Amino acid sequence: MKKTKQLRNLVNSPKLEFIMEAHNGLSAKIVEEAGFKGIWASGLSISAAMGVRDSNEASWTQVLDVLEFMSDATSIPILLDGDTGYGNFNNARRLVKKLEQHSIAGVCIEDKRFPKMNSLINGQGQALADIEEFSGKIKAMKDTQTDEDFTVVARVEAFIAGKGLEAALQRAEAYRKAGADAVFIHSKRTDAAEIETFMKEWAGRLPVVIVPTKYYTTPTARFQELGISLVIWANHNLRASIQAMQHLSNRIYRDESLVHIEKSVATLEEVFRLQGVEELQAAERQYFPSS
Ligand code: SPV
Ligand code: MG
Repeated sequence: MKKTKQLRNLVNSPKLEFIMEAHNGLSAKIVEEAGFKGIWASGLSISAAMGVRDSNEASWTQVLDVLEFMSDATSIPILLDGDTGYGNFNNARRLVKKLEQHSIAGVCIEDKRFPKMNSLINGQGQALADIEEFSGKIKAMKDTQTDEDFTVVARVEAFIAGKGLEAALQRAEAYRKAGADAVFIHSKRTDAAEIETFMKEWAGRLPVVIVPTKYYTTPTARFQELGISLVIWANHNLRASIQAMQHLSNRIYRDESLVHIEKSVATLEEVFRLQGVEELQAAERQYFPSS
């Protein structure tokens, strides 16, 4: 099945579905092997892996280069965290064109201003986009896609910006009318109170996507009860790798030896397997003269 159709089915599925963050070809492959049906190409994780901030410091074409490796390495759909669409409606529709060319199944854009700032950073205000301008951006993206199953998710940042339920609903409804396929309602509370009130008033007008990074203690069954369609585990491969690499580098630096760590890292055979070395060896036997 086409990747776009796979993602559309996930978003529209009557039961709760899950996708998992990846930030390069290797992590994307690991997500697929774990059994996930889709991948979240997280802006936070991709930028962090590049060593820059989640503030559009990496250009959108640099992100596209990473996506190309992620897509080539996997057969499950990728939903790109497309930040604000990297500019106005015109930049966003060019993004859709390039994503389709790279077999990316969908994109989520958030109603903030370019350059964005990560939603979970404390302290500073988050400037929201004008509703009409953002609605026009969604419409332009939907009008641009050539594959009817390409998915555009509209991310509502009203709660993140400290606005209330009314503002969140008004924005979500405007984006629905503009043609969004799903709404991502975000919250940085440590409980699911904002999500719960939103879900009651929203009443299933479009599928809803969430990222429970901050309210992770909410039982997953509750999300199903609330009628949420898709949960994104948004940054945990990145965070796991940071901790593992810090621990390992510190240890090797201290020990000036590999003796204590060899058993705690992936084997080289596992690296070669993940890279698909076997396929290359088989191809060499078929195509390359042996000396
Ligand atoms: C991301 O993974 O980059 C997201 C989710 O946009 S959050 O970090 O919660 O904003
Ligand atoms: Mg992001």
